[in-house]
Amino acid sequence: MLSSGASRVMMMKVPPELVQTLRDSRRVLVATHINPDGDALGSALGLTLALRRMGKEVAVVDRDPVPRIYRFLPGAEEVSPEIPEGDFDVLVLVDCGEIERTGYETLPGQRGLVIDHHLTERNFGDLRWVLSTASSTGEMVFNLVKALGVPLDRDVAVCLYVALFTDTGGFRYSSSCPSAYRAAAEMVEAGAEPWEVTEHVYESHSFQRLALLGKALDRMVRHEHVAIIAVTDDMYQATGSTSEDTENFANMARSIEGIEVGIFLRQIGPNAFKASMRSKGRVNVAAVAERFGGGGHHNAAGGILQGTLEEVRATILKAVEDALGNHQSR
Ligand SMILES: [Mn+2]
Repeated sequence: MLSSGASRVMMMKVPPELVQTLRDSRRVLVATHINPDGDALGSALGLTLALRRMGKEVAVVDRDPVPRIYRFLPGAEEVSPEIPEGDFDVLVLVDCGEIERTGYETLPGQRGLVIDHHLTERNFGDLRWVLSTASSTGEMVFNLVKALGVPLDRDVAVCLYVALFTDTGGFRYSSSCPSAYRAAAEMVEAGAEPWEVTEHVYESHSFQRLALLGKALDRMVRHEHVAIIAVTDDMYQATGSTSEDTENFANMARSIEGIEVGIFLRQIGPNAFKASMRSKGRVNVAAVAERFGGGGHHNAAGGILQGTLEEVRATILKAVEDALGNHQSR
């Protein structure tokens, strides 16, 4: 999350019922959202490993495979799309607050717990711990692990460090609050190696990714304060790349001087594009995304648009320029 931290109060008090419910449980299912990112996987695996140190039987599921750059995470090989047989005392959703986001229709568990920093409309769960001001779900799980009395070992520390590190954009976003650095300090003390994590996460791109980026940048479009990068099916084919190679392309569009909103359009069908928008702060791109049925945060949001690339580009540009105009006229 990249939102403004002006009113952030970081008193991260872990709900005692959450701690007690996990202590009392025997069999736990941990799940997170589709297209899992570093925070989703790091939080899910960090919690899984910590609960196992307490003697719990824990399974971790995700409908989508673990992206290549996160396969070094301790326990990553255990993340499976298959829901294990039998019942679970507790189902814990991490980094998402509703079953729909997991991609499953239903997941087993006598009690449903949520640990998340996204605000959602649907209120799944018997016990929800949702802190929209938290830097990451990883920082929340870090505090939970401490409250559970589990000593932070190297494997848990690496998982939670990846969660915190990736969700703060490598400690660049304003969500990098003092408590995030304090938590990171303890993780590094426990054995998380910053460069090892950086190398896996940010310095291990495929060759195809850069070839694809080259093609996309070649056709980048700029309209005053908006830059648009697009990837089409023929670009994937020409470079042998996949959608997994497009991570952070939207941030690159935003990274240009004078650009307020960077947009990345990724073709997902003959006449359909997934749009990712990144704002430097003046424009609330979550509100823009809502205009075409999407959503997200103030500075990072997206959704799906139907049409040719030219049509989609015109639609989203108009929506962002309206938002920029609204801002300027205020
Ligand atoms: Mn997150």
